[in-house]
Amino acid sequence: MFSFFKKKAPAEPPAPAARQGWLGKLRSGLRKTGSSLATVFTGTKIDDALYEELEAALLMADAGVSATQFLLDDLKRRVKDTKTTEPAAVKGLLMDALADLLAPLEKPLAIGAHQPTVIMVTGVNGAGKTTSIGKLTHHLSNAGASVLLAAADTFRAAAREQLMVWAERNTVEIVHQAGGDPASVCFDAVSAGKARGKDVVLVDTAGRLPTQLHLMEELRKIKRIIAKADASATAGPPQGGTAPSGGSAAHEVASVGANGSAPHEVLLVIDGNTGQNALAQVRAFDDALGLTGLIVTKLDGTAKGGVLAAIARERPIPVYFIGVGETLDELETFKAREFAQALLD
Ligand SMILES: Nc1nc2c(ncn2[C@@H]2O[C@H](COP(=O)(O)OP(=O)(O)O)[C@@H](O)[C@H]2O)c(=O)[nH]1
Ligand SMILES: [Mg+2]
Repeated sequence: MFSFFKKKAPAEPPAPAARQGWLGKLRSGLRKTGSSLATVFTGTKIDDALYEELEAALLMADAGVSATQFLLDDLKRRVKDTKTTEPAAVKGLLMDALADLLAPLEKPLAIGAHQPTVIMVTGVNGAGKTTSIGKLTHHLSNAGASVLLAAADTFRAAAREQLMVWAERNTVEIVHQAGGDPASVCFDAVSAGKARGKDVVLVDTAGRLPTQLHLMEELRKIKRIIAKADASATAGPPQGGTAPSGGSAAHEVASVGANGSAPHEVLLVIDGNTGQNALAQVRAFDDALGLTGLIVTKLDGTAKGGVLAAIARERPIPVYFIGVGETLDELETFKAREFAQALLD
């Protein structure tokens, strides 16, 4: 599910049946893409017409120009190398090409090297940030990690309440302030996470467009404040709760410096339905913040899925999780080959 190298025993890996059920949802979500890609391979000849049709189908699936061209070239090479003559067999080669292209995006989220691991979650409005935080909390809790939520989407009272509902569902603690500003919520949350010995602090932020420069600057400020809280909370006495045991303050400051300061992960949540615009979001948020991972949501809906190929080609940031529904357990790790198969089914 993800790597968590603390003393606590990790949760059982999900049963194959559960994984199958989940894959079914991904498959049916991507079915339209699959059927238009599948018709490409129903002819009797491997010719220019087949490659042209495939090019159109990949572009329609949101793969973008660069990844489409890359896949076509790679596929032609594979066809030649294997001396393939049957169009139906080309589909299998395309699956290999796609799985190889997507492979660099497959990376588990690592928890446990820091206490707490601070994860900042960003994205445009409605991408699925808060929902994904709720699901991620469920995953982490199941694996034995203690989670603290930070309600740093202070734009709307409803946003804070929404996160409080997820905190309640997961029975985890939440730091929030009525009318507080996001940076101060983050400072409090990271300090509390340290003081209470939490394994993970998950920070929800308000949605924003990358073109809203002052709001992007606010995200950079939140990131700086998190780093500051991380450093100062290590040096200072714990403020209530139980302090994590072991190690002098000076020793911990040194180890934070050695391992990099919080936030340890900066995630961008993207809606799988936004097509090529998702790639623009990845670029912009990465340029502004230095992203460490992505969560791609709503792949159960009308999403075409090809955008992951575009991301792999142009900004290969790990896809830690994909979302395939609105409930607690509808978040799964990204597996390149599974995804390639679901896309071409
Ligand atoms: N079908 C589906 N809906 C999702 C998924 N993730 C989030 N949503 C829905 O998308 C909407 C916006 O989600 P929210 O978490 O509030 O977005 P935020 O503004 O980024 O925090 C809500 O109605 C969610 O239930 C998903 O993976 N699949
Ligand atoms: Mg939200």
